[in-house]
Amino acid sequence: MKTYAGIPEENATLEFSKVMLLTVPYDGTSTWGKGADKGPELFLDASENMELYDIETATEPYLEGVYLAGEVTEDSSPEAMTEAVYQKTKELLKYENKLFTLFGGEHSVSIGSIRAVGEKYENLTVLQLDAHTDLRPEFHGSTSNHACAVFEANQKHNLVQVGIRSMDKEEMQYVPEGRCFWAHQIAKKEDWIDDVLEKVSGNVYITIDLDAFDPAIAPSTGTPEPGGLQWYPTLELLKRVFEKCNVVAFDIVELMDSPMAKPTAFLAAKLYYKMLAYYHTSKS
Ligand SMILES: [Mn+2]
Repeated sequence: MKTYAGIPEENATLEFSKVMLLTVPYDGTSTWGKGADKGPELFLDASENMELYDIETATEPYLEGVYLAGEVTEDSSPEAMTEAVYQKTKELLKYENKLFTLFGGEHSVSIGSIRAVGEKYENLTVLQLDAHTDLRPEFHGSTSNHACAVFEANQKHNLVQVGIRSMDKEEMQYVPEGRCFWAHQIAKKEDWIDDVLEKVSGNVYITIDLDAFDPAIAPSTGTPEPGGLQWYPTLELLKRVFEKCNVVAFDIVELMDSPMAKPTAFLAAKLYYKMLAYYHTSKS
């Protein structure tokens, strides 16, 4: 039996695990760099080569279990993929007291999972770390395009955006007022994490587009934008969100295959595991 990060089988069963991991190797609508369909495979491979002790929290998050909840392979259309992710997420959310996590795939995979999580939890904040606003109502004839990843979330929930540094002028009308933290402002402001935390509360879904990070540390994404988030401040933000709020789900997307994919794959693996460490620590 293949397990997450090669952890023991007894830590990887549905019954035992406090974390469920769904993978969606979808790359149907990306416009520039292709290869996000290889994201889950690269992430799982990197995870197997990672130390399972977390120094910062002095914990071994895998002891709480991680269940591989399968993958969604529907790719006949962006809408069909979104519906399939929605149905699968809904099915998994029936298991109480388990953290739902998803690894993509391009960012459109989040539309269906946010929809399902939003139906289950009231007062949902969607915290988006991303270089791009992803607020187009539709793009290339589809509302399930990666450029539309959080349009619906913004209509229904409390959307908070962090690290944004690229958008179309038309999207400005949709940017959540006072809840978009631009990368150029983050770069200059020392206490930006406090500002973000003021806007995040209650039940939280965290969606992380890896292009939120600076391409110097995460180069293998579809559209690497200069001036991105750094590693430690991002972890600090996430740690404090887990401490303050009830994080009910998170996803990580846009890991792209390329000859230089390894450092980004490892960053994604480590990021995922750090988030598990913060989650379990916040619950104990
Ligand atoms: Mn995105």
